[in-house]
Amino acid sequence: MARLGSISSLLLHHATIKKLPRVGYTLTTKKRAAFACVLCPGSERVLQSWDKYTAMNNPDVAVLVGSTSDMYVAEKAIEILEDAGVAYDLEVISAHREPTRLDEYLRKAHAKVYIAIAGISAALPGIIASKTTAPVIGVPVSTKLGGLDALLSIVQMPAGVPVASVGIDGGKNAALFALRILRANSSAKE
Ligand code: C2R
Repeated sequence: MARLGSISSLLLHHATIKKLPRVGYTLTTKKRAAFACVLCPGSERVLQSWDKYTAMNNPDVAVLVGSTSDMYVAEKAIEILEDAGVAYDLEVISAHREPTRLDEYLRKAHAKVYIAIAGISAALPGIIASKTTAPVIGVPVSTKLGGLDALLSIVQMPAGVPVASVGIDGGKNAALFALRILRANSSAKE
C-alpha cells in the first residue's frame, strides 16, 4: 500500500513538474524529478524556491534566446543538455530590446559556456562575447532571409570579440559543441 502511495505521488509530481515552465531553470528535468520525489508532498513550492535560488547561479551552460519565437531552436539544444545531465539555464533575453536586463543577467550568470540563439540582426551572441570571457556559441535562426542575415551577423565579428557559430537553426550542434568545451575544460583541470 505504502509503495502504491509513493508510486502514485511520484506520477502526480512528475506531471506537476512537467507543467512547470522550463525557462530559467538550472536543474535538469531528471534531477528535478528525483528531487521532487524525495520531498513530496508539497515539493512544488520548495522546487520553486530552489529555482529562484539556483537560476542564474553558475550553470554549466546558459542558453539565451532573442525571442520566444526562437524557442524551437532552443529545444534542440536543451534536449542534448538534458540527456547529458548538464546544469543549464534557459532565458529569453534580447540584447536589442532589453540591454539592461542582459547586463544584469551576465553580471550574475557566470556560465562556463553561452549558447546565444537569435534571428535577423543577431546581436545577442556578439554582445554576450563583449561582456564575458567565456566561450560563446552563436546559433543563427531562420527568421528572415533563410537565416543568412543572422548567420552573417554572428560570424562577422570584429577582431578581439570572438563568437563561434554553428549552422542555421543548429541548436543540436551548439549543445554538442558546448559539451565538448566542458569536457576539454574538465580534462585540462585533471
Ligand atoms: P520576434 O519574433 O520577437 O519579433 O523576434 C529574435 O532572435 C527573433 O529571431 C524576431 C527575431 O528577432 C530576433 N532578435 C534578435 C535580438 N533580439 C531579438 N536578434 C538581439 O538582441 O540580437
